Amino acid sequence: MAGKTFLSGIQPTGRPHLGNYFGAIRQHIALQEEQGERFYFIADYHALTSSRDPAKLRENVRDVALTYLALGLDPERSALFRQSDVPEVTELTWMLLSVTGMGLLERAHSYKDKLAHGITPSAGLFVYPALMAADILAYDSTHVPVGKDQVQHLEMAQDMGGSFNAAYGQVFVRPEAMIPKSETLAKVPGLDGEKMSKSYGNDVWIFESGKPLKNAVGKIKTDSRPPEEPKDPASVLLFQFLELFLDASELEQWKERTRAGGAGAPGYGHMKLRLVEAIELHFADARKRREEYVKDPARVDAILARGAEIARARARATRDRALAACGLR
Ligand code: AQP
Repeated sequence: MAGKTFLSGIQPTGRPHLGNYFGAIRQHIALQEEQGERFYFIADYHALTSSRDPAKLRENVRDVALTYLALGLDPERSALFRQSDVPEVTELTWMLLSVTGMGLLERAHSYKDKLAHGITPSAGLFVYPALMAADILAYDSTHVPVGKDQVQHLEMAQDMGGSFNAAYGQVFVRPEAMIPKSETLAKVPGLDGEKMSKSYGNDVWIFESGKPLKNAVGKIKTDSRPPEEPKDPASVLLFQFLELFLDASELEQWKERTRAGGAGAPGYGHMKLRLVEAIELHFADARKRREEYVKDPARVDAILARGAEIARARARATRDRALAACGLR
């Protein structure tokens, strides 16, 4: 249990988007350079709370795997696996739910946001934080790199693990969240300026390209102020996107021209063209790698199977420890 253990997951609820990339996946890949163990999973049990289409779910699971591999996940340094290949997490979920007060779950912002967006909740959606806590605690995770939207869930995992430990002795390791320092990375906006989210229809797929990419970028919300009007860059949503892709000096030039206004100021159309170009370039190599993996599904299957084997051995040990501690063995 010594050393760092990094863990994170992505739900296969649609194609991974720029928010997933900048808020999470990019950190997951970068952490391969650090000492420690890494567990990255495709949260397919979680996706069941919203999915009703088995073929689509299978396709989305594959898509998340392809995304990680295309973006540089190295199976030698990171275990990549499907959550449902580790059924021990559902046993741990039950043990954690049994020491969790209803009030804790009722306070979950993400649950309340989903209700506010008109989503009809299942009981699964309500207890989602307990499954997430089990995912984290199963691998003795010490560090959980996630976007800002997951901070509260992480705190709930700490609470649940703490309650179990308080009742039965030291079983679970306390995990800490790792959140990107920049506000834009921690909460990438969607096309409408709200948090980019698969379920809000305001997202841009990481590997979007050509005309569909132009169309997507074209939908980024702008206002009717003319280009000549001097503007505070903070009032222009497009800048939050440009910040993700342009280097600091180029970004500053665009900002300066926008602040100054007049004949030299860029219009929103011009900024959108630059953004499309920058996105195309940023993911060009990853797009090619993705195509290679698409052509070799057996290789992807083998990577997932190996990842599951490593993850399951760890989760089984934690499950056994928890069962023994609470008197079920
Ligand atoms: N907009 C975002 N900005 C920064 N980070 C984000 N993440 C998600 N959206 C943003 C981070 O991506 C990781 C995986 O998220 P997820 O797909 O498991 O669940 P989510 O956070 O609920 O993402 P979505 O797109 O909003 O999914 P749906 O719509 O299905 O609920 C997490 O680390 C998350 O923080």
